[in-house]
Formats: sequence, structure tokens, C-alpha cells
Amino acid sequence: MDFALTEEQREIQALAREVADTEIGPNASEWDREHRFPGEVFTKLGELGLMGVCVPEELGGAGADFVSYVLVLEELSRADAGVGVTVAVHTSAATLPIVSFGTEEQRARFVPPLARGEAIGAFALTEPGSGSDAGSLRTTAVPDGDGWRISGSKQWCTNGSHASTFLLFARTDPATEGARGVSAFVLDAEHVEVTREEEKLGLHSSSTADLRLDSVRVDGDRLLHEERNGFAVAMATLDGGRIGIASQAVGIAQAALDTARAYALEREQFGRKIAEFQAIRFKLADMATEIAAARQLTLRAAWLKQAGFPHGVEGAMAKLFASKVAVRASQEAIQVLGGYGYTREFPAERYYRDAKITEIYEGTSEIQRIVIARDLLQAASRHLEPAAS
Ligand code: COS
Repeated sequence: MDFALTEEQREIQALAREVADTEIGPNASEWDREHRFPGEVFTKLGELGLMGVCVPEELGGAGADFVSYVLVLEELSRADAGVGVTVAVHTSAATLPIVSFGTEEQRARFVPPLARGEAIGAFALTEPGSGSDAGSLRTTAVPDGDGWRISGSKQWCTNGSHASTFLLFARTDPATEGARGVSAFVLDAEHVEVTREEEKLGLHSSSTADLRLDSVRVDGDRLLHEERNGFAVAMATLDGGRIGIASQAVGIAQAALDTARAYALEREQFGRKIAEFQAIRFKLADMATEIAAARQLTLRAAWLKQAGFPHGVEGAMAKLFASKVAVRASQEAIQVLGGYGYTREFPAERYYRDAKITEIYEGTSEIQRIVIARDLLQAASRHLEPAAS
């Protein structure tokens, strides 16, 4: 067992930390207040190789591993969780599925601009009537000559208003209910109409949009993977994506701890720094312990994915736990800061608003428990023994 990061992983982490501390963190409160999507940041991240960290070099990426990628997501999310989710969805939910399931032609055509940050990717699965029950989606793709006509609505699409490439799921077999009749498509911005930009509790520097497709004609080469096997593409994509969201949650929690720690070392009451009070010390100790545990679960899931082992359950565990830690740590940070924590003068309230979504998107905490429990209760559950042993 080796808990040490490789030299390459440390270098990429340091690069992400530097850009997070200099170009993202100092602006995060303003972007949050102004609900501004900082497009220039993604161009810069692209130039640094951080929009395609774990994409092979021959496809325009940095060619690093999945562990490096989640380390980057933690650093970006520590500075601004909206930037974190933009990069997470762009990479895990749009670029990597094309790398994994695309034909040579699709990979060569769509991946390099995404990996270089010249294009932003989005993932369009959820619909107004289909959230946790993803297999019930109603967007349809009807054969039309050698292509398809796609009609339907998508909801809560991260990056929706800024993306050039969409991984979109539609039912190609109307006779088959549920997951089996679904196929995956790679679409361009011109194929989708953005009908609404969502107003959210947090993540104000990220875009969340509703989309409509009204009998949009696409060529046959837009089908990703096999017809009627799109649900497996979606689930495999989310297996990896959830590790990224776990990392985002760890970044938010770390930011909350950093803020609480700095305040506790400054603020004086009853003639002493509040960091000298046991009530505050215990809070900081619990936050640090939970964050360390969440980070280890996340890195282990990332390592399993990189090594080619099953990682769906481990990713679900990481997301379930890390998202809870992020919510708890950001609540505790507000408590440590007291009245100041409830104001916009300090970032603790932003962490609290940003943290909550990590318990919801890319599968709610209840869905993560379903994934974990289903596996646990199978006769041959791997989880009776440590995975990958
Ligand atoms: N990887 C690959 N294939 C998978 C898979 C995975 N992790 N999980 C399921 N599949 C396959 C199954 O093998 C099955 O294929 P067959 O019919 O060929 O056997 C098919 O997908 C359907 O699987 P299942 O019966 O488990 O589907 P359910 O409808 O019961 O859904 C859950 C399972 C609830 C886990 C799924 O709908 C889910 O993850 N929902 C949450 C969606 C989500 O996270 N949305 C957020 C979007 S991002 S904001």
C-alpha cells in the first residue's frame, strides 16, 4: 500500500493550487455575487492542460491519470466550487465518455477541442419528469434516412449555456420502456436551444440551463456507442463523475476548514483567541478528521478507476460521504464565525450554499445508497472483501 502521490501528481496538484490561489479564489466572491460564468478562466485552464488532465496526449489532453484529475478538481473547488463543477462536468461527463465509447473518428473530431479547453462540454440526461429515475427519459430520437430526428426537453444541464459539445441521451426504441431503449448522442450547440438559465441557491459562477430540441436532424455518426446501449454509457459516465463530485465536496469542505481556522486564530473574545477554546478546537478537529476520511475515500475510488478496477460502488461511497462532510464542514465554519459567518463579508455562507448541491447532483445521496446497497446485498458482493485485493 502506497499513500504517496507520484511526482507528476504532486506537480499537477501544485499547478492547480497556484492558479486556484491567484486567479480563481480572489475573484470567487465577486463571481458569486454577480452570477458570472468566468469564461476566461477556462481558456486559461485549457492553456495549462487542466481542461483535459486525464485525456490522452494524442487527443489533446495532458495525458495524466485520473488521480491527478481529482486532485485538480479539489484545488479548483476549494477556490470556487462553480469553477470546479464546470471542469468536472466538462471532463468526466462529456469528454471522457467520448474517449471511452467513441469511434476513432468521433474521438479525433470532438475530443481535442474539449481537452484543450477551446470547447466546453455538457451532459444532458435529466428531464423535467426524469431525474433519479433516469431510465424513464422521454426525449426521442427517430430514424430519419441515415440519421436521426431528436425531440424533447432537458433540464438542469450544467454548462448548458456555454457548451459547444453535448452528450445527450434519447429514447431510440419507443416500444421499450425504461433503460433499455435509450441511446447516447454527441451534439453541437447549434442542435440545442437553451430555453432558460436556472436560478440556483449556490454555484453562481456555473451555468445550469434547460434545453429544447424540436425535431432536430443529426447525422448517423452522432450516435455514441451502440444503439439502445446509451443507458450503460450514462451509468458508466456517472460512476466516474461521482468521484469528481466527491472531490469537489472535499475542496469545499477544505475551504470551510481553512476559513474557520484562520478566523479562530484571529478573533478574540473573553480576552483570548477563540482558537484557545475547546469548543472551537473540537469543531476544527472533527472537520479535519472528516475531510481526511472523505479525501481518502475519493482518492481510493479514483485509484481504482485508473487501475481499471470496478469503482461504481467506491465512487458512490466517496460521493455519499464527502458531500455530507462538505455540508457539515460549511455549517460548522459558519458557527465558528458566528454572526460574521452569516454575512457576505466572509465566504463561509457561500461554501454552505455551494456544498448542498453535492448531495443532489450526479445522483442524490439516496441514489448513492441504492447503488451501494444493491451491490452489498448481492450474493457475490465484492464488498465483503476489500476491493481490488
Ligand atoms: N455501468 C454500466 N451499466 C450499468 C450500470 C453501470 N454502473 N448501472 C446499470 N447499468 C446497466 C444495467 O446493467 C442494466 O443493463 P441491462 O438491462 O442490459 O442488464 C441497465 O443499465 C439498467 O440498469 P438498472 O436496472 O440498474 O436501472 P434502474 O432503472 O434500476 O436505475 C439507478 C438504476 C437508480 C442506479 C440509476 O437510474 C441512477 O443512477 N439514477 C440516478 C441518475 C443520476 O445520477 N442523475 C443525475 C444526472 S447528472 S445531474
